[in-house]
Amino acid sequence: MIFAMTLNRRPATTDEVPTASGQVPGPTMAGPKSEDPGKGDTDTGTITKTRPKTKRPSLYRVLLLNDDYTPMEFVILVLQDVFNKSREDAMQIMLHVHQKGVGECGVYPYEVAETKVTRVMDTARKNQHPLQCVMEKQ
Ligand code: TYC
Repeated sequence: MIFAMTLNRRPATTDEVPTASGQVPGPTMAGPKSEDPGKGDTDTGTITKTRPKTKRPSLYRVLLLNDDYTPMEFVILVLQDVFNKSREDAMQIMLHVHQKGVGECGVYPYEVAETKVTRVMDTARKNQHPLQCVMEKQ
């Protein structure tokens, strides 16, 4: 499949880095090949640039919501365990959520974010705390 070039700029992959000759690797020459160049050959070809299908995944923010009952220490332990936060960072995030009502624990691709939300909700339910965790597209 051939994709039209768009203005949507993104980092080039190694496949797309021009070679020393200034050409982008990978173009194909369509049409019959000239057997003997320079002998009245009038073949025309189409240079087709192909670009690899490398879509960046959409990112999702994972958010913790405040409530009046979940112990602060429990929230800190969840942040350390599920989001790999240091004790100090976990404490800061917990206090932010406690004071503002909501706070970000991290930003991840869809399936990673989903797994983290599930882990938080499962551990909260098992411990009978009403802690809520949600994800939103960034
Ligand atoms: N507000 C809770 C308390 O005072 C602590 C808490 C913080 C709960 C963050 C949930 O996401 C939360 N015990």
